[in-house]
Amino acid sequence: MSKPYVYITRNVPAESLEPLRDVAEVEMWPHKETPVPREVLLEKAKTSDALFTMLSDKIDAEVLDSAENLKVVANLAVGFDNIDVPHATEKKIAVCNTPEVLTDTTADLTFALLMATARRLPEAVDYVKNGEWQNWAPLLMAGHDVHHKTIGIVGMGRIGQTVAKRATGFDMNILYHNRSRKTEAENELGASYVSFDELIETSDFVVCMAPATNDTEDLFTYEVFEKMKSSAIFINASRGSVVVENDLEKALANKEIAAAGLDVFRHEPIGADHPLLKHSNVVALPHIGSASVETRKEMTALVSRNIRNVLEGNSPEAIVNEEVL
Ligand code: 8YV
Repeated sequence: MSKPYVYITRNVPAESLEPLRDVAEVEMWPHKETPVPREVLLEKAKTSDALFTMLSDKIDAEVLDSAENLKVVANLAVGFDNIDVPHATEKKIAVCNTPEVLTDTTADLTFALLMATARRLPEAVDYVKNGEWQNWAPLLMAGHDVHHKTIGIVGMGRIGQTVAKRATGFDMNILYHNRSRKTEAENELGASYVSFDELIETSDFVVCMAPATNDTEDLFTYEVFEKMKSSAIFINASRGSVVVENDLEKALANKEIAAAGLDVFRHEPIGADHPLLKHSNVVALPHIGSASVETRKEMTALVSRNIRNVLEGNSPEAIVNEEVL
């Protein structure tokens, strides 16, 4: 019997694929810098037993319906908003993701973004590198303190809680808002559950760590930014869809808030002409929450194990639609 066929939509580090190569014929989109074109994805999906996918691949009904043998779509991400999960479930196709392995790394990046935005690090680095540092001045590149301030975390899942853990090291007052209470965060980290309105009105740092869902779509509007302190700093390392970007731009222009640190955007990648980039108090990153060499290796290995488990008829370590098993 021929081996199952696995298609990988990006050029990923080869060494993490070993568990897969033992049991499957593995093919990978060969180009390092470019994503797989839609027509290639559709063509490859037709004969694939498993698809190893990225957040930027739209795995919609058209892809799922074109596939004749597909048993699993395994995303290299904890998020799976790029996949039509209900349709996959209907077709008994497993959808897998990579939780846990990226939690600490993403929380580290979120905190780094918060620090960089508060203390104006990118501006300060440019200032030195551009040779503008000619004199000392009392308020030269003065930013805002992080320690002992109030951080409000919207979305207290694994990553949100790990950001809160980082915040305890900075003696911060921790507020959170989530669909459900997280008593472990309250007991172990001293976090307080508050309403969304109380959080946005009283936090010095409003940090969004919520997943992309119908409930979180367009959550941060002008009205919400207007309610924040004018000294508040908004941090988003979750999904671009939670923010109405024009409203954020207007809120920054009108000084409704002090600054924003953004690792995610509604339509990625963004170009240099993106309206938010004209503000010097916006720190923008290219969606690198989980992008450490160590974590990307672990994520790739987990995707490989998820696929192998499904192909061998075992339960994968991380599955989104368990009902298909
Ligand atoms: C992705 C992410 O892994 O895991 C997620 O949901 O947003 C990132 O960590 C990254 O964009 C690669 O798909």
